[in-house]
Amino acid sequence: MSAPNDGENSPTGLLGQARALLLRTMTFYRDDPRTAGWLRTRLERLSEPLRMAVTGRVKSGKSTLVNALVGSELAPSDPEERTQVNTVFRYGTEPRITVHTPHGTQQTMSTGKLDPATIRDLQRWRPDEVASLVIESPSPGLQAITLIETPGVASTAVQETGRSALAQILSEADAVLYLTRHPQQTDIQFLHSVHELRVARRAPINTVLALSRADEAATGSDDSVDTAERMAAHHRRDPKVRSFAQYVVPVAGLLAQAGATLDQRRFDALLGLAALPRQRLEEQLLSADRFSKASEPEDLDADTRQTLLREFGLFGLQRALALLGQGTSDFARLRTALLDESRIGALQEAVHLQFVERQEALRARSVLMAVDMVLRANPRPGSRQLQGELDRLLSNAHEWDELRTLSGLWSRQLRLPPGLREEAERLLGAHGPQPQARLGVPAQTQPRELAERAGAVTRRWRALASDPLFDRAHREAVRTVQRSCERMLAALCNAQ
Ligand SMILES: Nc1nc2c(ncn2[C@@H]2O[C@H](COP(=O)(O)OP(=O)(O)OP(=O)(O)O)[C@@H](O)[C@H]2O)c(=O)[nH]1
Ligand SMILES: [Mg+2]
Repeated sequence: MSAPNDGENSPTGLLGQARALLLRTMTFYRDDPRTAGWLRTRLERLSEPLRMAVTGRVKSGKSTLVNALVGSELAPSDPEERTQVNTVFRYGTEPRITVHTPHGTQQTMSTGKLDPATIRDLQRWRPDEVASLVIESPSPGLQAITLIETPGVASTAVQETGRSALAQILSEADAVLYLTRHPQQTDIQFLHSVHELRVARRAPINTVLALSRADEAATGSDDSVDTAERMAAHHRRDPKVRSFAQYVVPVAGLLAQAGATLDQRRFDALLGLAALPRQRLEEQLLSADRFSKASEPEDLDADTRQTLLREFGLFGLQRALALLGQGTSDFARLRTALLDESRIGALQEAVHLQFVERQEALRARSVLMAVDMVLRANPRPGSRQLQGELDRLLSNAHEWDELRTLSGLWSRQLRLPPGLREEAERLLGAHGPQPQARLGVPAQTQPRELAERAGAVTRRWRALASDPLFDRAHREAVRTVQRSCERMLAALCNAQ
């Protein structure tokens, strides 16, 4: 007899139950093709990669970061012009662009090569002509996750922009990567408004905050990215931020994009610059203006010089040339060093840990949110039963409590003594949802032994839950671990 797999992909886990409720809601509204069709799209999304919105402040570097994550330059970025159109970047075996109009029609174009100029032209169409763009690309960076760049949240007219972007994010994304250089009132207001809906309030588990353009955090000095890391650590402990963002990471997106898209032509141009006498090179790098107007080395033409400046930024050029000067002499090593300095690896890890690995819980959230929206917008006689099922699922969604508690432990907002903390993380499913991973025993452990161990940890955590030394937040965390133990024990006993 094999031990049960607690939750993942199982019809009795949260996602399985959410899916079943979605199907019942679709059947209930089958005479309303628009609603049923909308719900069907949500159902189909369950077999597609997870959808992550890249959103945040205007000019916070969203397009640049999308390119860094995808590993090629697809999203047009610009110092002036804003991205106004919701643009979806998803995996496809052939490059393809689909234009969705506000009237519900769509037009697909196969294109030999995707380039930002074509995408930019489409993004410039009027909002009554283009509602959203879907860019399909064979980039491996899109295999596990689909990225959606939303229009930016402006600091002025925040209400208006916030509401429309909110609607986009809510209906289109399972997870949110929110970019801002420094979290301010505007960001907090916006993220709070995103969490106003009932399901979102119940499951604040889908947001990572990125302190973007990290190279500018200390007015472009060499240790800017470290300064941004210290700011991120500070925000990770801030309860206001923590109430909607599970994690905060700094990222220097332009540096990451430069590393991810470095090619031999750019590398050769950098080598030419690095060969200049040190003082003459340093003079060029004092400002963007000086760099643009410099004339050495002679074989570096003006166009390539401008491209380098645009694609690396002054900070990126300074870092790349310093790395070459310190002996990072080959292409692959420079690429790796630029990516390391940009902190994109830590951001990717956060996205992986918080979103990709927890996709079952996030997908359940999206499904229940969709059901909730439909039941609220189209109440009918008989829909109260569906509403009741939704309420029951929401109040029993233990998977979400586990994730909230895990984020609290990882961010150190919840502080359990070291031994207990590691055990709590394990029991909450940090190393996998199976009983063996939760109990920290070998995969081949026999069901009887698993049940005995589960019984022992359940008793221990039950006793801890009544420890008067814990404050309310910690007691709640301990109770969540206790419930995880009880559910595991019940599943093991049922399976015997
Ligand atoms: N120094 C620096 N500049 C950056 C960084 N990321 C983006 N930029 C620059 O900021 C400007 C805007 O970047 P985008 O990536 O277009 O920003 P965005 O958030 O997509 O902008 P909108 O969609 O128009 O709101 C461009 O000139 C980028 O080169 C970064 O990490 N560091
Ligand atoms: Mg943009």
